[in-house]
Amino acid sequence: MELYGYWRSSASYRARIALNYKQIDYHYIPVHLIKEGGQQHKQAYRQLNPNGLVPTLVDGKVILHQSLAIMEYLEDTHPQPSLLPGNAQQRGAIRALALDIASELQPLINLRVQQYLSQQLEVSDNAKQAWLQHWFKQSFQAFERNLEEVAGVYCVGDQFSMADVCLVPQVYSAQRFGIALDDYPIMMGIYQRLLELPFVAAAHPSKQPDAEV
Ligand SMILES: N[C@@H](CCC(=O)N[C@@H](CS)C(=O)NCC(=O)O)C(=O)O
Repeated sequence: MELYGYWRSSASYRARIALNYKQIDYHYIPVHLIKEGGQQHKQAYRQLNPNGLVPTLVDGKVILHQSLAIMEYLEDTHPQPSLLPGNAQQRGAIRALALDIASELQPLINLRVQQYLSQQLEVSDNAKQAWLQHWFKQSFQAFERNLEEVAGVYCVGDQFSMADVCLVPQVYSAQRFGIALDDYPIMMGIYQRLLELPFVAAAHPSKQPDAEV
């Protein structure tokens, strides 16, 4: 398999954690989101992923975008270990938490949104920071409340899942943007435990071949 990604893209980070968890060998192909005006906009890449976003997974003739769809595909093709463990209720909770991050929060803070705010709408850096603070706070407050109901060792009970895959990169990105995280003790406790898992640690942005740290 081939994974097109960028070292500090949270959606690419999700795909890497999922691949590592399932012990699937893959070839990583960096797509630099800033250099050359953004390699994600080049025609060759857009043929693979017309959205011009990373990640993209290629598995033979299968070309997939959207990290959650990639995870569902990996779950179908490599069922064990499962990213969706438990009964229907637990699997529902896992998908809901994953979507809270991947569909509600991350799109609001994505690079192209921030670029549009500053380049087209001429929003100041201070106002952009307020935007980030606002959406992270709204989302993480609700995430913490949801964890009160469903968390155990990990986001949903005591088994690692797709919800945990989504949490790790989002906290990493919050730290990058200087978001205060003291008000989310359950979430941050889980995050610390997740970082200790070897397959999560190996997916960290700083460990990727295109890392610029
Ligand atoms: N919902 C998509 C999000 C993909 C996405 O937003 N990727 C970001 C990096 S995390 C990206 O490629 N941004 C490039 C840009 O905004 O130009 C997924 O889960 O795969």
